[in-house]
Amino acid sequence: DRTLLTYEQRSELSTNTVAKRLFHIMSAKKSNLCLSIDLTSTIKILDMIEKVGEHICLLKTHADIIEDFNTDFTVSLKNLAKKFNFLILEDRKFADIGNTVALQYSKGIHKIAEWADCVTVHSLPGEGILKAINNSCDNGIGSRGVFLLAEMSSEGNLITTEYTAQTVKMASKYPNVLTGFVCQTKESFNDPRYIQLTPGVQFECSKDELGQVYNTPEKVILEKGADVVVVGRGIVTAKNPEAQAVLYKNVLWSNYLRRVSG
Ligand code: S5P
Repeated sequence: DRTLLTYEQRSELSTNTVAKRLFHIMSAKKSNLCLSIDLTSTIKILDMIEKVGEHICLLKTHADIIEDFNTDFTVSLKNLAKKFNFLILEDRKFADIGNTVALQYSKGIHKIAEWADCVTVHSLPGEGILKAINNSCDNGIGSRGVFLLAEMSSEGNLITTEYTAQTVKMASKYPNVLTGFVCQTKESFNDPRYIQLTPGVQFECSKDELGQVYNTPEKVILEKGADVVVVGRGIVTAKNPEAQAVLYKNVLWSNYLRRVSG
């Protein structure tokens, strides 16, 4: 059972550099909290990171919602990642043929490959999408990672258990580029090298108006097998985001300790 191993033990097994680094950061900072920073201005994003950067292991961005996106911003982002010791996940959810994804990954305004340690990718188009990112890494951008979408949190999504199983099978051919899976259940995969990233988490409130479904920190860590937990609006829209981030960090970490102590 991968969920009974510690993050340190799992970092020893990692075949993807980003997964290894993330496991190390989690142990060092005693944090398995990923902040989903779904804000639309660069100033607001950088301000928020100054407040909560110390408490997170991973920062999840949506570059395409930022109205004033620019390269100075990505430089600041990388500096903050260094200062506070967290990694950056661009939640681009690529879902096209490999050739198009290779371009979307490295070109355009966002040049994601230059500043994001890892990206999210849908398995729907087939393994060409993993090959594309893998090739980009081999061709000079260095060690990067992929979180493959194996399940989603939203109501009525079309992913079946068969789709999840095939996704995990497809990924097994790319151990060097695979950081983990975005999923909701412990049963979706077994391999301890990979990180389970689970969104849809808040202390209160079980849904939003657009189909998002929330679970509690305790439930996602203890029952659902989450390794890194994504919290967005639960922190970002709080009156005091820093205090709220500390609360989430502590609850998530104590549930992880409960889990690995059996
Ligand atoms: O299944 C998913 C996968 C992802 S990556 N469900 C999700 O909600 N997400 C992302 O997690 C979503 O795009 C958003 O950025 C974040 C959840 O934000 P929250 O405000 O609902 O916590």
